[in-house]
Amino acid sequence: MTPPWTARVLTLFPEMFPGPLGHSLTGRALEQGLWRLQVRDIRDVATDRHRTVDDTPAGGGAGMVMRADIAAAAIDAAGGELPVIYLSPRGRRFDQARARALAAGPGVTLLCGRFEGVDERVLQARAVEEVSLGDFVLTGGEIAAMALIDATVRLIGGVLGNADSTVEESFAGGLLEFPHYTRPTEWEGLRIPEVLLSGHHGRIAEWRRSQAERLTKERRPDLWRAYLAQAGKKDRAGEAELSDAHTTAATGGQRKDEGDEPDR
Ligand code: 4GY
Repeated sequence: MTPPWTARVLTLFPEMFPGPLGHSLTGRALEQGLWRLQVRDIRDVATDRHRTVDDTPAGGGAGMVMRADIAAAAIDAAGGELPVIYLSPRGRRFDQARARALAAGPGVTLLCGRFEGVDERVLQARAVEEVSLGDFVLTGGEIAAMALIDATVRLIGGVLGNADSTVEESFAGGLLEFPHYTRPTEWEGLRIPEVLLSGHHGRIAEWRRSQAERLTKERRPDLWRAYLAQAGKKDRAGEAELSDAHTTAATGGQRKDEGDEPDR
């Protein structure tokens, strides 16, 4: 039998796993055998009396660096059939497309850094790819590993229910999500936008699209430009297909339309 999609995690803190991945959707999928999690303690490959995994940085400076021989031994002991990713702010950015690509493969081995990071030579010698979740610095790679696994596992066949898969489809469209509402119809004086209560499915779909466009334009000019290029659309106010993105407020008129920030 071919093994299920495999997340292999190399860490100095194996007790952190499965953590959140053992709950809810990913936890159920784990129990159902739709994916598996193999956690390896990096310290297990250390051979000296104190099971040392780090040493002081060459060239001086603060902190400690994970030794190349230790990290390499951990990677080698884990087995070689999966791509190895090192989670670090220096990496190429992780995104939904990458999650989809990983979900389509056999799995991934994730090397979780601690201290100041890992000796550069191990990345080179073991063809480890650095991947970043964003421009911020975590204490270690474990939380980033969990986030990458979570984003990927939910794309494995059979993990998402039909109701959940619409969110992925919507992101695949290149726009941020439109605003969501549920009862009560009025809460703290704030009403659900009238169109959503109209039962008019065509107008609702149109409102949601225009809201998604407005939010993307306001918050993510990078995504907005890609969307315009991809859709072959021109960003000119007054053109019918995009005009609503400029005028329709999400919050029933509470928020003033900031209007015409440049798109860059
Ligand atoms: N940002 N995206 C990230 C991170 C922790 C010290 C190198 C990030 O993915 N990982 O901040 N990782 C650091 C901790 C060693 C990795």
